[in-house]
Amino acid sequence: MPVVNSWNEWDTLREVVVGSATGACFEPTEPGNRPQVRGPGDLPFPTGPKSDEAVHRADEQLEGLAAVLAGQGVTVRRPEPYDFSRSLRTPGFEVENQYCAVCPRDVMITLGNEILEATMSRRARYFEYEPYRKLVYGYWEADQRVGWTVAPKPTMADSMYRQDFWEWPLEERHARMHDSEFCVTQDEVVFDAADMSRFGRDILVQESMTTNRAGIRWLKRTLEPKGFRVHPVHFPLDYFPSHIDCTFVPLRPGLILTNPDRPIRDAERRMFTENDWKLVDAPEPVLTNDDMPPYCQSSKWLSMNVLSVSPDTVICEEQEKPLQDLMYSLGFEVLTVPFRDVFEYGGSLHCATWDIRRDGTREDYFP
Ligand code: ABU
Repeated sequence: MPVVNSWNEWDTLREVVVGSATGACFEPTEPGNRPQVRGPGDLPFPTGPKSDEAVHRADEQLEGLAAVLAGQGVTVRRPEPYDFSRSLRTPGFEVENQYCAVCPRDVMITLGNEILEATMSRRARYFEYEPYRKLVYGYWEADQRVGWTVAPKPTMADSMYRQDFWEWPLEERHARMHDSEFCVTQDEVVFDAADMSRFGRDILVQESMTTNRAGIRWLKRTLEPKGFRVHPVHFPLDYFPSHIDCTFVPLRPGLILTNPDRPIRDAERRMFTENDWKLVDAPEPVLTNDDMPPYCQSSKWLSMNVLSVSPDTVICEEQEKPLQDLMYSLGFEVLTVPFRDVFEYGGSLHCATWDIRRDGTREDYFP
């Protein structure tokens, strides 16, 4: 098997990258992101490096995940240290600091025997591929069957964003989001890797705040000649869509964990129902939106951001008992790890990993 080989989200995992909080900073305010402190009051969102304590707590939980994966016989790799506190100045923009390497899933994706680096959509994440480059070179040098594609970098200049997006009144937001108009314009190719979900020959791409239609066109034109089929998907009740893996999570052939607050567009559901796939709603998360960590910009649905170790084994967050019960009832073996201290970095177990090698090959699940 090539050293890079992963065609879907569920086949038996052999090698994975687990993110790291070391060096992490608060995400800065920029045209594509307006982070807010959760809870009462209108506290300013902090800037610069996260506290040593917050980094230590998250790193402990990431290491716990790495240990569980190693215990399952999975080879675990980690990103290189990177100084995220450095400011950036490019011809298109300036930003005071960068973000973190907690969520490799957001920027890196394995599509079969090829590694793809996403454009990313936010300035503070422009160079987020860098902590993974040494690993990528290693795989690319080790096996000539390994492909490596880097998506075109957008300017991330002011003109790439709708600056007024964040001030749109709710009514306007609802009206415009039905045309999938968010903070990023349609002029440049923009996508985060975490808006994609892999089903063998078929790849779903969510149109979102972090992936625009030009990004989806680029993915189609790049991947379809290589034998993939790229399907844009939409979840019209998600008013701030970003990353598909808290919304529509395939668990094994024929089974998808779905978000009851974010049903897929009717026409897009048919691809699954007409091929006898079962869509099962995730239970209400234990952690409510009000209980999420104050600096976390993600939703309570991080609960369903599970990582599949194989078609019959899944890793869930330790406190999400209703989800674990659902998984048992669906016939899964369930492994658990504590992970809530990672949430403020924007992801849970799927986000914080990037699978390099799984068993299996490219199957056609939707003939
Ligand atoms: N990075 C995943 C966050 C998705 C969500 O908040 O639902």
